[in-house]
Amino acid sequence: MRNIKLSFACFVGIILLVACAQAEATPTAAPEQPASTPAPYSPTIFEAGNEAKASQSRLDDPRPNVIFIFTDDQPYHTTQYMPTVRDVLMKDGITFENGLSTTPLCCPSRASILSGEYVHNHQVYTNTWPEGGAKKFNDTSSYAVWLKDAGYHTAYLGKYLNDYDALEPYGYVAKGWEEWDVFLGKNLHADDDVGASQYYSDFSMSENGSVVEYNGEKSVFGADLITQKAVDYISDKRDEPFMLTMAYYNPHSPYFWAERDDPQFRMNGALKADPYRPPNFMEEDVSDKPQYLQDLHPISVEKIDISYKQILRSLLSVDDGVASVLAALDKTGLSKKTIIFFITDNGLTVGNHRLGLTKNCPYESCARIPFIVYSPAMFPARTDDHIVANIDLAPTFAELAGVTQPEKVNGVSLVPLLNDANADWRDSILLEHWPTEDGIGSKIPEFYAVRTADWKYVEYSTGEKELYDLKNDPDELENIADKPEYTEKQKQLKILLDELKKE
Ligand SMILES: [Ca+2]
Ligand SMILES: [Ca+2]
Repeated sequence: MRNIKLSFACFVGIILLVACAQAEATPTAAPEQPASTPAPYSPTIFEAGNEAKASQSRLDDPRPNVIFIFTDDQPYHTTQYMPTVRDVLMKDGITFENGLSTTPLCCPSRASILSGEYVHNHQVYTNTWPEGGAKKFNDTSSYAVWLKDAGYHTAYLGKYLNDYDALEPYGYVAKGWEEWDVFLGKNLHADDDVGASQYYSDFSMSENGSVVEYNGEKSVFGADLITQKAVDYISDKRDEPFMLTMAYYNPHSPYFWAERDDPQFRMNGALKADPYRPPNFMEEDVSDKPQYLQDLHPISVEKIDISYKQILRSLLSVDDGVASVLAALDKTGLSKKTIIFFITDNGLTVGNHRLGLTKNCPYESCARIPFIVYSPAMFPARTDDHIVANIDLAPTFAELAGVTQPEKVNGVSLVPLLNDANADWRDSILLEHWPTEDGIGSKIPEFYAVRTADWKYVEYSTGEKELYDLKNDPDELENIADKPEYTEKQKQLKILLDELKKE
């Protein structure tokens, strides 16, 4: 049954995907015919072959399972267009409104997620060698290693670090992972934003070190393969504590989606979205902004709007994954035994500040990320405005598994905060960026920034500075650095920034 479902759901070849993307990219296409009533959206559930329940001895074991689901380049606000994430995870979980990616770029952020360290400490500065990429990451200290040593079964599914293909031997299994199903590119240029379809369709995967091709007859939609493997894993490992990481490539460019979601966010789709128009969309006056931004030639609003709908459509496969995981936990009787974390590796601008579809920037649209912890049986639902970050995940997983984390970790376990909204907590965090090899990220000078609840202060290697009063200017429209009335505030923030850089 599941194979039929999978092949139906995954009947998406590269040609069709390209056709989908191109069809929408043609603004002069004939108008769609109005339908009478669009069918309501309902998630596609992937099921495990085995529906057995977890044993009583597993249920009596106090150690919780951890399922960590993350997307790639997801704009903060787009969780509202993911029905299961919005109506289940956010409604009944803890939704952090100030979740941040300390370096808003794929590989550096992923290395921080795995290690719990700031980028200036793990030194995976960019996506490619020699400044970054998978080869730069020291995989001997990660939450996988710690949790495996503590008796957890560990699984990584999906996209690992950028430039993973460069690791030797080809299909290398990173330390600490006992189940390893990770996308391999295919002669993919290492640039993060090359519009290759590899991880969406016609890709290879390292399955515990063996290279398996998913093309031709075996073609599947990448996200659905992660989901199917995840529900099978939950069923297989129902009798032991596990740490399951599901790293979706969606909705990263080139923003592909599963065929079944083709009608969504179109005129006759059940799901609808207005064009995204925050106050800082194509910011009119950028004379307050650093020179690189003033010099930028923005992409067209039309292109942004098309990509935006493709991003929303792409996220639906992840939403199906979340719904399928919830169903699998229910069937195995593990719902109350499991904590689900949902985040993305970095945010993405959608026309904010004239930055088209861009990461790397110090602004909220790049740094702020969806950050949800779901386990209603353990942690009652609430929204929370404490400053939390990607670096906090590894120490959190460690504490949940009863492991003492290494001292060099910069992040802090969220467990006290999950248990008590009034727990002592940090009031500032460091954001940092190094220029990438190409793309807009290469034009953004190295910067360090401090983010508090109400302020953001940025120092660039060019000597340029930015200061935002986030309470009164949450859209970061007016840079007030070096204005006399903020001299004292700026001085305090600089001291804080210099301290954070030494951590
Ligand atoms: Ca990313
Ligand atoms: Ca402005």
